Amino acid sequence: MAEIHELRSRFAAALSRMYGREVPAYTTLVDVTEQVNADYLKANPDSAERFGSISRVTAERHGAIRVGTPAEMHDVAVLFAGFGMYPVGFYDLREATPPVPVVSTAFRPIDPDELARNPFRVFTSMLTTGDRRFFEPDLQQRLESFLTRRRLFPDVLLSLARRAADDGGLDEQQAQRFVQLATSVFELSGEPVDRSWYRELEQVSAVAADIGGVSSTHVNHLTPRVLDIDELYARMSARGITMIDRIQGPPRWSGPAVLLRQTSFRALAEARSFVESDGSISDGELRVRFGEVEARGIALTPSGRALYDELMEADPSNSKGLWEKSFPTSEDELEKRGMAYFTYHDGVREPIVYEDFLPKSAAGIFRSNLDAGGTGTSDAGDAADSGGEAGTTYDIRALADAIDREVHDPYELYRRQQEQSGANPS
Ligand code: OOG
Ligand code: NI
Repeated sequence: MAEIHELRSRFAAALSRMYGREVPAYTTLVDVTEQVNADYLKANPDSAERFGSISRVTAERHGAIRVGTPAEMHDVAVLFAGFGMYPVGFYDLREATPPVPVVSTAFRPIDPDELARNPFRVFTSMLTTGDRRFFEPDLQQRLESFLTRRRLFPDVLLSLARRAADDGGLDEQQAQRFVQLATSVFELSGEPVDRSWYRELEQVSAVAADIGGVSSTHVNHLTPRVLDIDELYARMSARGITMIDRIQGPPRWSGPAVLLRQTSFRALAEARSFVESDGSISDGELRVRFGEVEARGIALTPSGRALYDELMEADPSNSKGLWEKSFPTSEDELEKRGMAYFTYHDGVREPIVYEDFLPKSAAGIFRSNLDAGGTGTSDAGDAADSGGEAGTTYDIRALADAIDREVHDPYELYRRQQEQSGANPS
């Protein structure tokens, strides 16, 4: 039998092969990442694996997908449970600048041993069709009726996922079918796009068009993990691949690596066919898939996170000056001030790696990769200040109800891991 972690590893690897076939720049990103990691390991043999073994880091990816309705989100939860991935955290991107009409969670393993085996995670966003600040009633109605008519995930795929979750794995033949079907639902569809429908949604938000303007879903990026993201950024730029203007998250500085640093290259134009209003088919292109890379550091407690948010607020250009002055400059100090999570084995203290996402960086990733490149459409729109009736409520409760399972609190998971390692709770 192929156990759940084996299914998850195969799924991450199969998605990576698929994405590399379809988005060649991703293959370059993975190659450069592997070179940077190998060089970093050679230069820092004693510390390179403190945030995860090199085999974990080499296989590590996160993906991002976007769906349209609570029912689709429910199916996603069923599908990913078959790979041992559960919803963790709630991200409301409608509060970002500019606002994006989605709420999100990340599906990932929650058990430390499972994370060590393969930490594959998928940032999953759901369109907030009932939010009046984005969609007026007539558009909401047409959008929801379009979305309820489509089926993203075939029944056979969902029943294989349920069986894997119930039995802790699948026999070899079913395992292959499960991974192959699960990968193919996230390929980019070649089906022609209804031009006027897509354009209408794009007036509201490029993300709304990407989700509700087509009858399938797709992975919109897949992200390898790098041990030195500044070096990666420089090497990609030297190869002539234009990255977004900076690395998101904490600055490069002399203190401990915390949370998450990310950077990306903009979505590439890809040929697509369109159905015009007279029924004819024409050629065109869309920019919906991009590449991203990330470096991970120590998980912060709520108080550590509050200080992080405060510094990011005070200096959005995240220069290191303020950090050198105001943030704990060592793991000892982080521990003393109760600002980060650690495990303790036989008296040896190890940092717990941050396994989640940052809403500000996520918003930056959305923003820098919209088809219109931040111009033309109203993702920036007047959404947030239009006032009046806000429409349907989208909060963590509503999300948990939609998927019929608990949305885990990331802090709770880190705290439990620290406690179980025999630490004095801080
Ligand atoms: C998701 C953006 C969030 C990240 O790494 O912060 C994300 C999306 O573009 O759908 O993947
Ligand atoms: Ni991402």
